[in-house]
Amino acid sequence: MEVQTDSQAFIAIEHKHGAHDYHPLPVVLERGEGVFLWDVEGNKYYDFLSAYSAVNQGHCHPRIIRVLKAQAEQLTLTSRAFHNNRLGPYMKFMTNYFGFERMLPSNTGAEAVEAAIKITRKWGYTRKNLPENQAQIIVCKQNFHGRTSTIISFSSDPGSKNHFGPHAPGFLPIPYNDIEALRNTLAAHPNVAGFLVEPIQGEAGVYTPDSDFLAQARALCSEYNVLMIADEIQTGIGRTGSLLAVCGNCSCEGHCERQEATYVRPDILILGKALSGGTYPVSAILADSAVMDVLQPGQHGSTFGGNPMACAIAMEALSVIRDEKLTQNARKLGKQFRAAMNAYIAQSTIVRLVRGKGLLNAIVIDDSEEGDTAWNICLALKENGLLAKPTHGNIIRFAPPLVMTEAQLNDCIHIITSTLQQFEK
Ligand code: IF1
Repeated sequence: MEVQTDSQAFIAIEHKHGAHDYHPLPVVLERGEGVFLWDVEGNKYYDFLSAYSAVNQGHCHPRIIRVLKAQAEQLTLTSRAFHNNRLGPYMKFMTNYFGFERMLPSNTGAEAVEAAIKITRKWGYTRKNLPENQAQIIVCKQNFHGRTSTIISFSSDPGSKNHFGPHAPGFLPIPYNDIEALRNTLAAHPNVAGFLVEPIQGEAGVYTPDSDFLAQARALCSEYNVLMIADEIQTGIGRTGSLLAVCGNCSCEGHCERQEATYVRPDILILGKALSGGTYPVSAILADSAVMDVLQPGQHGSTFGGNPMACAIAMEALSVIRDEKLTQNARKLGKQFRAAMNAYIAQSTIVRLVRGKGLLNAIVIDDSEEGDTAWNICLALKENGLLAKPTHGNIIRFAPPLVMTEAQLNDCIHIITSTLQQFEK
C-alpha cells in the first residue's frame, strides 16, 4: 500500500470534511516567516502570492505579532455597545495616515465593500435626492469585489454568479479602463450614485488601466456629482509601489501628504488584507464627513468591527509599511522584476507578456483560458521552491511580500525563468 505523506493525509481530511469551494495547489503549509513558507514535510518555499496581497509585511512580522500577543492578553472584543481604548486612537491614526476625515472599521474586504455600497446608496437618496430604491452604481466588467450575494450580483464571472440568484439590482457594468463608456453611462443614467472601481483589476489578471484613466474617472465623477469608490483591498498599502494605487505615478516615493498633482482622491476608499499584515481579519472604509455622516446610530455595524485587536494590529501593520519603506521597496523591486521578465519574454515561445505595478504582477502564458499550462507551470514552480497560482486559466499572478530583498528577488527570478524554460516549445 502506498505510504501517505503528511500532506496527502491533510489534503484527504480537508476533502472529506470540508466544502469543495477551492482548488488549492497540492501543498500543506505549516510555518511562515518573512518571504518564506514551509510545508509539513519541511520543504521551504518563496511565497509569491502573499495570501493575495494580505501579507505585504511578510509572514508573522515580529512587530505585528508582538502587538497581537500583547493585546490578546489584555482585551480582544467589547462590541461597539461600549467604547474601548484602542478604537479612537486607531480612527485618528487611520484618518491621518490616508488623509480622510472619518473611517468605518470592518472585518473582511467584502464586508467593507458592502458597507461602501450602503453608504453610497444612502448618500444618493439623502444628499443627491435620488428617487428611493432607484440608486445605481457603475461597476467594471471582470471586477472582483468579494463573494457576498450583493457583490456577485454584479460579477461577470459565471462561476462566482451563476445559480446564486436572484441577483441584486442597481448596478451598471461598463468595460474596465473605458472612459467614454463611463462618460456615456453617467450622461444616460441620472440615478447614478457611485462608481466602484479597482485601480488595478487583480483577479481579472492584473489589468493596469491607462495612466490617465483614474484621473479622468475622478473628474467625471465630480462633474456628475457621483461618488468615486476605490477598492484598494488588494492594490493598497504599498503593494503597487505607491501607498495607494490611485496615487498613480506620483513621485512621493510612497507616503506623501497628497501634494502630488497625480494623486486621485476617491470619495470612498476601501482597504483590507494587508491592513493587518495577514495576521487578523481587518478592513476599513474611509471618507469625509459629507459622505460618512449619512450613517446614523443603529444603521450599520458588526460584532467584531473596530475590536481592540484589529485596532492595535492595524496601527502596527501600517507603521511597519512606513518605517521599513516597503512601498518604496515594492516600487524598486517591481521594476527589476518586470525588466527581468521582459528580457526572458523576448526569447520565449510560451510567455506572451508581463504586466503590473510595484510587486503586483502577472505573466500571460500562450495558452487558452481552458488550458492547463499555467497550472502545470505553478506545479513545477512548487517543486522548484516557489509558490504562485494562476488567476484565470493562462495568467499567473506574482505578488511576493514587500519585505523581499533584491538578492531574494534575483533568486526567485532565476527559479521562475529556469522553470519556464522547462515548458518552452
Ligand atoms: C477568494 C480572488 C484576489 C479583492 C478585492 C474585495 C475582496 C478581494 C479587490 C474581498 C478579495 C481575495 C478573495 C479570495 C482570493 C482573493 C482574490 F481571487 F478571489 F479574486 F485577491 F484576487 N476586493 N480577494 O481582491 O475581500 O472578503 O476576501 O476579505 O475569495 O478566493 P475578502
